[in-house]
This record gives sequence, structure tokens and C-alpha cells, in this order.
Amino acid sequence: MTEELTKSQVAMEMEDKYGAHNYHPLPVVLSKGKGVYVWDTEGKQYFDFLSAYSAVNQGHCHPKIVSALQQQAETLTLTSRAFYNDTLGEYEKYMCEYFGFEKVLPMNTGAEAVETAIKLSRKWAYEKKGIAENAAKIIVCENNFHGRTTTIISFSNDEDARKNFGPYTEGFIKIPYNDIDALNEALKEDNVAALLIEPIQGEAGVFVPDEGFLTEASEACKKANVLFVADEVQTGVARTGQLLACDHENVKPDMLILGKALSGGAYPVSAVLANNDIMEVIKPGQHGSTFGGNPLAAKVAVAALNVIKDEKLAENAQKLGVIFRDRMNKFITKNDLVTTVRGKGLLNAIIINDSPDSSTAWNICMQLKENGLLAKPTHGNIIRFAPPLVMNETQLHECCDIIEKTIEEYK
Ligand code: IF1
Repeated sequence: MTEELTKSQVAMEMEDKYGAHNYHPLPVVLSKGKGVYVWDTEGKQYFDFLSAYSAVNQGHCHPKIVSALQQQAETLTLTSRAFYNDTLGEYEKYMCEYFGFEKVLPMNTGAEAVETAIKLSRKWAYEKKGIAENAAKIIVCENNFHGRTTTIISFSNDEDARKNFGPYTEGFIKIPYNDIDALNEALKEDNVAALLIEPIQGEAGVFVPDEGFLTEASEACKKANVLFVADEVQTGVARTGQLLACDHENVKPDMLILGKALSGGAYPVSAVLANNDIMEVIKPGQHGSTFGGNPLAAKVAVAALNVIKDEKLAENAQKLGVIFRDRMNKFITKNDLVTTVRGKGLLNAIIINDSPDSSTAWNICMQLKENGLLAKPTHGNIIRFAPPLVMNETQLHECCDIIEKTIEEYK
């Protein structure tokens, strides 16, 4: 008699049979989310310590975001940009005032916004800086993650993300991250249009650059008449303890890329913000997208950003991040399985004392799951910890108890 399959097993088998195998998820099947918690199909509750890669900063199914989605969904979801509608202008004004730019170009996914920023940088270089057409170069950093389109993976050095997707897009100069000398050297090259950079490298393993690096980099770009383009898709919207990671150094990028928590995880919303001298290079018919800036996205994003401000989530991330790293730093003095904890606000990672190709980080995450906390390794031996920013101090200490217990018991 074959054993009755659980709902989770049925769900995993269906994905395996009918879905492309482009992910290797932790074996947990989620069916409900609320605030800092998610539940699997068997009703087990977990702390979500990944927040859908920092898209659910406002917590799962935030009532104000869900109600904005519901109301607009019953009113007008999509007009395309062939016509005006009564939500886009308000949304664009709200975004420009909220982040301090003169213009916004609304898109849907983070990668689309990064591609938009690349196109804007190149067009600005040809039409404003006077670089010869098709000669523009964009400086990027090693171990970057900016999305998965063919152009974006063309300048990735992650073989999994890049291999066998050629031919690749040209026009990128790679430098080591957090290396101002390398940047200054690259800025001496001809035809440089922009520097595209993550203020903290998330996927690479939460690499926080040296204090002052962003300031030096933006000043070097300004001197060289090169655009400083900040990809804050993962670090933005309060995740690192300020509204933007660039705000820790009061660095104002020439171009700001947002995504993920711009919608609180309720709907794909992304955007590129810049001032008129850059944004005016785009004329009607030169860029767009069917869903870009649709009424549903507009209303959801306004609600999601209101929650960030009303609930002071950047301040909370800053406060809880200090508590988290203090606890972890104390813990790792007594445990040699974890060598380092690093991050800003509630974007943190621990480094496991084992080789990057060991399965130790994965096995620890499997044990964390058993103990009621969901997290996933980034590369090899690094586990990223990024809970929703609505977490309170008591819940954070409960999570630290789970993490410490799991690592202590790990054999
Ligand atoms: C996956 C990583 C995180 C991003 C930054 C642009 C994008 C991302 C800094 C593109 C997206 C996501 C993509 C998702 C997993 C996740 C991820 F592991 F891939 F690298 F968060 F670190 N800029 N990151 O982090 O935004 O097009 O996805 O909306 O592809 O597996 P997107």
C-alpha cells in the first residue's frame, strides 16, 4: 500500500514534473504569509528570514498594501501607456518627492529597471556627453548581481548565471568591488558613461564596502563626468537601516534603481529615477513596457512606501540590525562553525567556517527550517539573514535563539 503523500510532497512533485528546474528550493511548501511569519501546507509556522530576497520588507500581506491592491483591482488594472490614466501622474509625483528626483521611469522587474538604466546611461553619453555612438562603456564590479537578462549576465562573473548564454553584450569594464584605486584607473579610460554599482553587494554575500567608499566613488565619477548609478533593488526601501543604502553616506546617485520592496512583494514594481538632464534623453517611442507604471502598480507602490514611512521601518531595521549583529558577534566568539557576521540594518549574512562548495550552509538551513526559521545560503558557505522590517525586538531575540541553538547543535 503506497503511503499517502502529504500536500507538500504533492506540490513539490508537481513542480518537479511540470516546472523548469531553474531553482533548487529548500523542501518547504508555503501556503500562507502574515507579517514576519509564513506557514507551510501542513500548518507549521516559520519566521521568514529571507523576505523573498528583500521584497517583503513591509511583512507578508500587509493589510494596507493588500487593500490598495484589492481596491484598484476592482477599478482599473491596466490601460497601457497608449492613453493617460488618473493614477500614474500622482504616483510619479509621489515617487519623485519621496526619493528626491525630478523624473521617474516606471518599469516592472528589477532587471528591467537595470536594463532601463543601462539604456539611459548610454543615450545620455551619446547625446549629452558627446561619446561616439556605440562606443559607450559602463563600469561594473566583480561579483555583481543586477538581474538575469542577456545583457546583465554579460557582465556577470558567476558562471552559473552566465555560461552558455552567449553571445554576450559588449561595453562593460569590470573592476574589483570596494576598490577606489581600480575605479580611478577605469575612469581614465575613454568613453566611460556610467558606474553601475550595488551600494552593498547582496547576492555576493552581503559585502559592505569600506566606510566612505561610496562617497569617494561618487565624487570620482562626478569629476570624470560619469554617471553614478545605484542599484538599490535589494538594498533600498529601508532594508539597510536608511531609506536607501546610499543614505548612510549621504550620497545622491545620478540614477537610482528600485524594485522588490517598492511594492512590498504584492506586485512586480520597479523604477528608475533621475533628474531632467538625464531623463530628457528618452523621447516618445524610445522605451517602454506594457505593464510599466500601471494603475495597480502605482497604487500598491504608494501604499507600500507609506507603510515604510508610517511604521518607521528604516529606523526599526537600523535598531534591530545592531541588536542582531551584537548577538551574533558574541555568539561566534564561542562557536567556531561561524567565522563572521556582516551587514547593515536587516541585511546581514553569516560566513560558515567550511569550504564554499561544502553542503554545511545548506544543511544548517535545513536544520533552521526544522527549528522554525527559513533562510537560504547565497554562495556556498554564506547564509543571508533578511527578515521583514516589521519584526519586533522580542521576535528578533526568538530568531537569534533559534539560529544559535541550531548552530550549536549542528554536527
Ligand atoms: C533570482 C539573487 C538576490 C538584485 C539586484 C537587480 C535584481 C536583483 C541588486 C533583479 C534580484 C533576486 C533575483 C532572484 C534572487 C534574488 C537575488 F540571489 F538572485 F541575487 F536578492 F540576491 N538588482 N535579486 O538583487 O531584480 O529582475 O529579480 O526583479 O534571480 O534568483 P528582478
